[in-house]
Amino acid sequence: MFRYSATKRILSHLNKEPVVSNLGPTSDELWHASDRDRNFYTYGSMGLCSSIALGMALSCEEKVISLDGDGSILMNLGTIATIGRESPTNLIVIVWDNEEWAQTGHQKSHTAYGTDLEMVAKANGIEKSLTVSDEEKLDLILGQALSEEGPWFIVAKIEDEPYLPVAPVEPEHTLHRFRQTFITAPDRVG
Ligand SMILES: Cc1ncc(C[n+]2csc(CCOP(=O)(O)OP(=O)(O)O)c2C)c(N)n1
Ligand SMILES: [Mg+2]
Repeated sequence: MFRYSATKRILSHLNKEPVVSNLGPTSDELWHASDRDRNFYTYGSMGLCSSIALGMALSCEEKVISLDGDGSILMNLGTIATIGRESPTNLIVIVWDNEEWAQTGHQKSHTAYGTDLEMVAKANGIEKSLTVSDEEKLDLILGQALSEEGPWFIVAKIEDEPYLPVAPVEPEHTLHRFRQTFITAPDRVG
């Protein structure tokens, strides 16, 4: 499976749901697929994509989608434990797993040596954890994840493909733009 094509497929399922994206090419590809007000690009914040999405999910009633990366979530595995403990029913984590820290030189990550992120998530209480290797299966599971309670943890195995141009994102602008669209559920404040 290729991430850019799969990203476009994911967006075709969405209406206005917030999407938080991992730094680098994952955010670039999300921007190229569709630069939405409700995209939250985490350029510069390695390891924090799913933590930010978790915070959002706990503050609103919409489905929140995290597009994370294997290398980044490996740097902050604690976020999986916290997602398991808090168990927000509206959170969908998709980990693009290319088994490498691709953008810094294709160094092999732990998932190339046997670390199974699906099992890590299950061991932390996220029952709806699974691994998919093709776009059709991802499509099917995402449809289910958007209509059924989560949290969901979907490891999506991907292959390398040429990078798209870096997206012309100005983080302060996209943060402000995103905030203007974000309505915190009244009973979740405080
Ligand atoms: C705290 C910190 N350490 C290291 C880096 C350098 N860095 C940026 S992206 C990246 C790899 C991210 O890997 P992954 O999440 O798997 O995404 P991929 O590159 O495979 O798309 C690294 C090591 C950084 N930006 N911040
Ligand atoms: Mg990676």
